[in-house]
Amino acid sequence: MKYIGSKKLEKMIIEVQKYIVLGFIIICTVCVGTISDLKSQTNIDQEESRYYKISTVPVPEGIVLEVGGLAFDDQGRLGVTTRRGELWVISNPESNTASYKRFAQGLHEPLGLAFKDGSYYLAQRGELTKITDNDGDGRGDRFDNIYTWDLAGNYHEYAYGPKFLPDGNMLITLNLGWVGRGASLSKWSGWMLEISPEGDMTPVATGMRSPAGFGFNAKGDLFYTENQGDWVGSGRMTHIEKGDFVGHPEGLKWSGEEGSPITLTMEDITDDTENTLYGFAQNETRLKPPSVWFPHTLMGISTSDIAVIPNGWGPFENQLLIGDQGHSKIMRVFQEEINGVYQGICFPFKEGFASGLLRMEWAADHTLYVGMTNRGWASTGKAKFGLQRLKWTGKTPFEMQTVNIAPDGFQITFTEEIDRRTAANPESYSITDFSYTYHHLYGSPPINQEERTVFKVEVAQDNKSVRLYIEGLRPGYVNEIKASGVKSSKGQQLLHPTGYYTINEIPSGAKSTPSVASSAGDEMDHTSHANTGATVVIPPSDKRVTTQPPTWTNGPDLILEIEAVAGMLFDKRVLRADAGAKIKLVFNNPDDMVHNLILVQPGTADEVAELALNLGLKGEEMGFIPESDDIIAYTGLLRPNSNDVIYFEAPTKPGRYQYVCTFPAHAATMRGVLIVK
Ligand SMILES: [Cu+2]
Repeated sequence: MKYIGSKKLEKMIIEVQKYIVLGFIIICTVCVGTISDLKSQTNIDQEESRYYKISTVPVPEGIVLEVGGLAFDDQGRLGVTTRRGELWVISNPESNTASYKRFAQGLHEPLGLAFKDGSYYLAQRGELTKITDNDGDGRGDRFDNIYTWDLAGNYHEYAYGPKFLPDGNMLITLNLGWVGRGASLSKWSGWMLEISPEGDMTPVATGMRSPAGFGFNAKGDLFYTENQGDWVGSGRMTHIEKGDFVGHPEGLKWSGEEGSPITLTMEDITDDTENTLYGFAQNETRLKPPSVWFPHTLMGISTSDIAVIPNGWGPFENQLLIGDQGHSKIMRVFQEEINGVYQGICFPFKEGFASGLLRMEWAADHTLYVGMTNRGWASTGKAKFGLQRLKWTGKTPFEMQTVNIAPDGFQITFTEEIDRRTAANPESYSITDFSYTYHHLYGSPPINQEERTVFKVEVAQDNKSVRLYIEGLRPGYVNEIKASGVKSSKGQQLLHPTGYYTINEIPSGAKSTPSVASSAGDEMDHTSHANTGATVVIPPSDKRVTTQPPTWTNGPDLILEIEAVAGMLFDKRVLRADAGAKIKLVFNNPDDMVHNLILVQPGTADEVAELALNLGLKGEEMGFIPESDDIIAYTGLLRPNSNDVIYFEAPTKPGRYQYVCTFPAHAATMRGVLIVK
């Protein structure tokens, strides 16, 4: 979570050599969510590779290419800035004989790069710099300071950019510092600034927390990506126009400064109601909701760069690619404008990159170059840094190509012809909507979750799209749209059957009513699964016995104590018990993440963890305890600084029984063995 996170993340410099069986580790925060199916991670990676293939740009021994910025020059050479303050220029990056030359060094953590008219431009920690090679020896010899901003010296005051505007001015973004919360410790921290080549600065927008990526869509409108954190329930992207306030109040500290286009003050933003950001914005219209939410762990965990898909790169022309650092993956976004407001849907696109993905840049030949660093923080890709390419293989995946909202539902267009029978069946779809709390706490669980009923489906004449009629769409909500049952006319399943559509606006127009399906009237009642984000206490059961059984007249034979520790681990990897022993197990969670403990039959931890992941949005309310005969005993899902006590009898059959935390992404490291003799 690199230039993103919190001090929590600092703690999670995780050693992950063990249990790489699953080849899959991520970090996540105290915020609760779920992620896509764990076992199929490798399968989906292979499946995706039939359509979009990753290759690696070799990095010579001795170069630590922790990529902060990427930019091609006018001769097809790729400039790369690194966290260690270097600017490398790579000739022939498309070949295996790519050669590296160091253009500049001694820079202060440049996390962006642009090239224009023979010069490189980059944001260092405290200034925007132009670097030029005047004598033509391949090294920068002139360094022009274009603009300087204040720094408080906090480690989290990252600066990103620049991006050029059509008029030649540049945009940069400045992170908030981190002091246990996002804090604007120096002027314009938390802002996007516009800077002219002459060094004139104009503040553009604020409300940013950790704006690691920003860029333009195909139409030229500006967006930035945000990372989950305080005031930010989950990763998201927001359309930026001058004068916007996009959510985090800290930057408002400077809204009274000369040149500020913003009138809001910090006092205008309070979170004493458990409101959503959209809900808050209904009363405070100067707050701008995001165009797309990326549900935490379901899509990614740390949103990074933005790139527009060019013509001729598969069926998604002009859509956006969004990077994710922690999941080492790329997501895809289709947006539309309803009543002049952007909104849209995100899908998984391509995973399996080598390290934490921070930057994406297109080469002239439509190869996407992907720059990576994990900065010592864990990412799904295990390498510490890397540079890779992504190419379209020429094959078209069967996917939801676009999803457009309608007054009473969605229109889904597919990349391939669909099978009319499965596509026309409402059972082939499921829609669940939810939102996030807008508050000063770090992240938010999904709240106010409800299932929506698809009461009618119409398949278009050309077999390329369907119109779903849905009762009760809610503005301000993220809609999980699953089309798992839809097959292509060739019998294929969707490569990615799930997307997340953020509704800001619902177009007006005639609504179809559910009466056409009145015989199924009962199904119109939504089952509410309100989730307030309170401690998840799942009910006792025969596998979660929370009081000492009355038959244990002499008390337990054995008391086992175990604790969660930072880095998604149990403090004890091995526990021992005699067969049939009466065990009292005390599980403490002093960690700042959420954990459970499930004891399972030997060799079944992976399967049980996978079942827990498949619970999806229902996972949290179920404590991530799936239905499985392999489960022997389990605790509740413990919030930070809580504990649980359970009573069970050790199996009578000797063996190595596994215990595992099934909170998404924890199972790979957070496990141990109960040895029964
Ligand atoms: Cu855990």
